[in-house]
Amino acid sequence: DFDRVWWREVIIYEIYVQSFQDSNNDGVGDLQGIINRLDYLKWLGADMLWLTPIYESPLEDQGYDISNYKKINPLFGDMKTWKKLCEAIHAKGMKMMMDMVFNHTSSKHEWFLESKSSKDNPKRDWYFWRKGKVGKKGERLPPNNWESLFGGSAWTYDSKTDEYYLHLFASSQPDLNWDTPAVRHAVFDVVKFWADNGTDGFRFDVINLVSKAPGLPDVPIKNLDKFEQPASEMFTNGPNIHQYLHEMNEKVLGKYNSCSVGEMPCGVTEFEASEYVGKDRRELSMVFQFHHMDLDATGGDKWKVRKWELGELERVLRIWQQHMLGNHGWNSLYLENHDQPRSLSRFGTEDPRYRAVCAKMLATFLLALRGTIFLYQGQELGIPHPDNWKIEDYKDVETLNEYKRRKAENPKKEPDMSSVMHAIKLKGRDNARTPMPWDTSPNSGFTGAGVKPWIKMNDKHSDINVMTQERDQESVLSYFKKLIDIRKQHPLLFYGAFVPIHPGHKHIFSFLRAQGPFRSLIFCSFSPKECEYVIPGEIDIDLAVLVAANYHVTEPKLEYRTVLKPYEARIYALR
Ligand code: TEU
Repeated sequence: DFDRVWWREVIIYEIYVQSFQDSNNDGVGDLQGIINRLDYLKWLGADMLWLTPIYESPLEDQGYDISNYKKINPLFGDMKTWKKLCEAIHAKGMKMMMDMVFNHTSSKHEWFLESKSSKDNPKRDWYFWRKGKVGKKGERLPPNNWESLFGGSAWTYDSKTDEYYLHLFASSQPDLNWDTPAVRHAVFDVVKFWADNGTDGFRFDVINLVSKAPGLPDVPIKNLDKFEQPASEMFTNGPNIHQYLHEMNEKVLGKYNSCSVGEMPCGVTEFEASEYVGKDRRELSMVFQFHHMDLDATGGDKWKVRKWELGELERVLRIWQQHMLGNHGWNSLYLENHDQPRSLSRFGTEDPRYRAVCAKMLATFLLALRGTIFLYQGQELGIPHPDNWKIEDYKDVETLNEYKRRKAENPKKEPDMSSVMHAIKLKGRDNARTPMPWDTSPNSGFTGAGVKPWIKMNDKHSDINVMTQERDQESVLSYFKKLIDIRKQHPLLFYGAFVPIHPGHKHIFSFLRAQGPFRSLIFCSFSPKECEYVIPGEIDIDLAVLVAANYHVTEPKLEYRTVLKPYEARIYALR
């Protein structure tokens, strides 16, 4: 029931540019570095490369704070090198996806500097400026009680005009006011610029947050201990969001054979997602939903880590697999990105006995689902989190804000920071931002020996690098490459329906993919112990042929009862 569309059949590989490949020995990855590694990406089977933001930026949020949308940050290269990269990607039959951050700019952007300069500046209403309130004791308070997604108030006071500006993220990331038509015009012009230069796809950062509740009212108080309150309902899927995205599609996106994916945190549901990507909506192609990423957070607080069960993960994916079809849209599939912990450490195990099989199991599970696959650099190597980092080793503004907040909670005595450090080790974004390990040389081939990388390496595992794994037929990398190839040879894995088997099972995630007379059976054990898997009798396994497995399968024939080894995964073609 699907129209064949190119972007539904691609493997999209996310490159975190500053940590991918340094070509000029300054310790920071760059565009020339990507050019140097294109053969590898092609070999692996990547069809489209998503580059995290490379524009001019003070890098206070690693490039998600842009100060000029049409200039490349000299740390990463220049426009000439970008064009060379874009041409080289196309010459290899691959496509280019650029990251567009339009909920906010950097506070160093020309637009904001103008907006800030006076109350009657023509760009004043390009951002949200409001008078503060006066508290009971005469103290100055922000215009409302919204909490920033990076902690603290979402407002920062500016003495020049005695007003506050809104920032849903860091104070160096003031929110653009999309209700001002000139802002939308400027934003669409940026998209057009990159599309005209050859970009084939766009990722829109936190795009479901750009329409705010009219009047910016206080959010009902949920937490009596503090002034600022979680306020996502005041800016998630706001009243004009669909009008704005439809407008972007009419004016720009729809004119190109491009694809788009909207990043949508704050709990966008499958029904809301359909409103963004439904067949006749003409807004976006895909949504990044967060339900599976939120499973290990307590009450939406990522730092309050909670234990989850496989049944919960299965339920989330089942709902999205079954909802996003036909007119309702199409899934994006991911287990990792530059904001998330490594999937091995989060959904699997760091136990060295099972690290490789477990990474392969997670690969099987992801690559057998229906949707467009997004891989994140290093995922194909099965990288676990770095160990024993001190707070000084972390660079991420979100992590550092949380650390400071917890430290300030109890200013009188030296606070015990061990629980914060534990949460950071499990959930901090830098866990996935360490430099890509290419080989066994010092600094793993990411940058020259003797150069200090911008962020610490995660290089204590001698077998976790591209060179070693490329040569090893049994490696996680070789398995990923093989599975990507299998997916491309079996259109069933693109479009076939998802049929759950044993929904809610404690240890095994299993399902069928079905299209016309064709069926595949997939089962993945998330257990560190052996466990029994029983195939329901109504599934005909008589002609089952093994397609992929993360262990050597010795049984000549698939039986209805099988004992699975720890983290075992297999794919069978049933007919
Ligand atoms: O992320 C938005 C977002 O939802 C994250 O901030 C998420 O809540 C957090 O990372 C969970 O730890 C996007 C970008 O991907 C991220 O890198 C930026 O920091 C953020 O927007 C602001 O632009």
